[in-house]
Amino acid sequence: MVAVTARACANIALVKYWGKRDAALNLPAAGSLSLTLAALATETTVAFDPALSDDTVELDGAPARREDVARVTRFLDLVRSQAGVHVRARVVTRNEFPTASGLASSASGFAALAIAATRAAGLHLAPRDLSILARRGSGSAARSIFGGFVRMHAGGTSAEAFAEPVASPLAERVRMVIAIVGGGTPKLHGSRDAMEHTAKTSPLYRGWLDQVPRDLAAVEAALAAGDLDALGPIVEANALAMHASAIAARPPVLYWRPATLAVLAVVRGLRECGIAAWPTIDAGPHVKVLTTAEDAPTIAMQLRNLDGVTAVTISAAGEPAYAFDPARIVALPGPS
Ligand code: 2P0
Repeated sequence: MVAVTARACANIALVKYWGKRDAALNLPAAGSLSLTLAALATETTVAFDPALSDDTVELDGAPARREDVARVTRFLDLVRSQAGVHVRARVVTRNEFPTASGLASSASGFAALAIAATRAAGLHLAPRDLSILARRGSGSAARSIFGGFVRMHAGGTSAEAFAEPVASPLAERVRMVIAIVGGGTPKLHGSRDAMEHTAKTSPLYRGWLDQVPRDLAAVEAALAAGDLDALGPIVEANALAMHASAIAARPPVLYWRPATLAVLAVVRGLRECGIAAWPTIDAGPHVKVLTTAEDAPTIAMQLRNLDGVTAVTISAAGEPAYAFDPARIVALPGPS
């Protein structure tokens, strides 16, 4: 049986996805817009094998948890039904992340899985169809099929809820400084349940949904103009608005730790000193700081010294996801 390996990068949303309008098809309640991150990659190999009685999943060198295997099987069932394949698969996946957890591994994970599984099953899907398929695994994975800046459409139907790249003169210049807070321990609230709970119980959720289209339009305009000073404040405000809606849920969903707030304060101080720096926060305590290639080392140096910040990584924009043959990669001869 043919084994196919694919590589995908995680992404950070500049305008967040927070809430669904259809859980079964995993349709988002609103659009979103992200930056794919070169520093956070996942490689996944898939082989369909008639000798297997169940799908097997190895994650970072160890058997995956039962619930993760079940989620992969549900996803592979979609691929099997599209391809007319009836055999089980062996899935081996590895995250090249700076720390163990708390970063967006479901985005890169399901993007890499969508490509490796479809190719291994004999399907050659166009990027848009891969994005629609990856969305079924995880909403943010639809965006990780593409590189650079990426917009996700809420769409009317499932076939319209896909991501696509957004060209911008900022793609080369921007960096994300990723500050890991709390050593990458597992997050308190899974984002899937937390967004559903927020949508159901937060009095601020309606306001969040009303704001997203305005933020998307402003971010698209800033990207088209290559205007980082216009982009940054919207990115910060959008992340804080998402968290405000979650914090107002009953009971509350609060991802922040003391070090999260310490990073926000340092970033604000740096900005007052003329450094380009705007923070964003996903469903966890970590902070990612939007900046430029020139200012990223200064920000990283400041954040490394903070209590509770356990690792800092600088990432450039990442490439689109792709499949490759690991056997064909040959080491170049080193200096003799
Ligand atoms: C985002 N997040 O736009 C937002 C911001 C977290 C905070 O997408 O249920 O793991 O698998 O579709 O993609 C995390 O949500 O959710 C996420 P599912 P996903 O990046």
